[in-house]
Amino acid sequence: MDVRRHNAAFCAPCFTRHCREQVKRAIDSYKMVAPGERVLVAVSGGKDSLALWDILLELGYHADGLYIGLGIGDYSDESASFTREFAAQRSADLIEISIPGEFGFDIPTGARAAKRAPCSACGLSKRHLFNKAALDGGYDVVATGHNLDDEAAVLFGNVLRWDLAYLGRQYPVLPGGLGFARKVKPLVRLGERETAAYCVLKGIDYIVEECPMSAGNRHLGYKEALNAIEQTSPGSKAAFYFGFLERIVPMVQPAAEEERGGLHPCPGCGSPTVSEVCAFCKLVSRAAERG
Ligand code: Q46
Ligand code: ZN
Repeated sequence: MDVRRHNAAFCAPCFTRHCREQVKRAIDSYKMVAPGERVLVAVSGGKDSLALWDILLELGYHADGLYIGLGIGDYSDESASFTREFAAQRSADLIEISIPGEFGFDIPTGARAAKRAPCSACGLSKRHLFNKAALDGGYDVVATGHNLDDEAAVLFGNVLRWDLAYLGRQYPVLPGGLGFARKVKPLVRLGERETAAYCVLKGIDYIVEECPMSAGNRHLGYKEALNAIEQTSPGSKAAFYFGFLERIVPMVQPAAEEERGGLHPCPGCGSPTVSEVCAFCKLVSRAAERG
């Protein structure tokens, strides 16, 4: 397995060790998880989140999984099966929350009712439910499977719009407190080609199909643009993202902290929000109005 940005090639055992080391390095350098803390891993059934869960377990963390059923047809059914199979094989604890089962709507319907893009309705629901499940379950930290390609693409989008509040929040660890569990992204040092290869080498079955709602998602366009640059200039993606973390984050973090100052508990669910009612409660009530 060659990793061009490191100018290195690995045999199978060295490659899986390399992946674990990159995760350990990210956890240590950004102080993501302290020894003995309980981690809730947000799992989707895809390569990144299952690789992350596997690596955290291998590194000896107390890591349980949380799967959220989105009600996106066959895609949701299959991704749930891969997640359950992974948990069963490792006797790992898996918490499941079904949005249709518990809140009475699926993501495509809810998004239409709230006049939001499906990924916007989906993203806010997942953020809300991950946070709530972590706080309710007494977890110290929520870990998500965002990898270097994801983070570089999000950064690219935020830079194109010079969105300072988003840029200020785009750090691989977001602190807990004020109604939030700490959030961490331990895969930021691995690209998606590497997480896919890790799963293949470890015999982890994952859902290969993309979510059908992702078609036309602008992040896919940003990823393609960055891949074209990476192709001719290996290492550009990592230089772009890690240069941002080192040099720009200290300048833009105050914009994100300012927003945190305006938070108050949502009257519907108690989650922190800057609006009168939180975005998830709004989505639930709009979906209910549509019946
Ligand atoms: S699951 Fe949800 Fe993704 Fe599907 S609806 Fe969009 S955000 S594409 S990670
Ligand atoms: Zn609410």
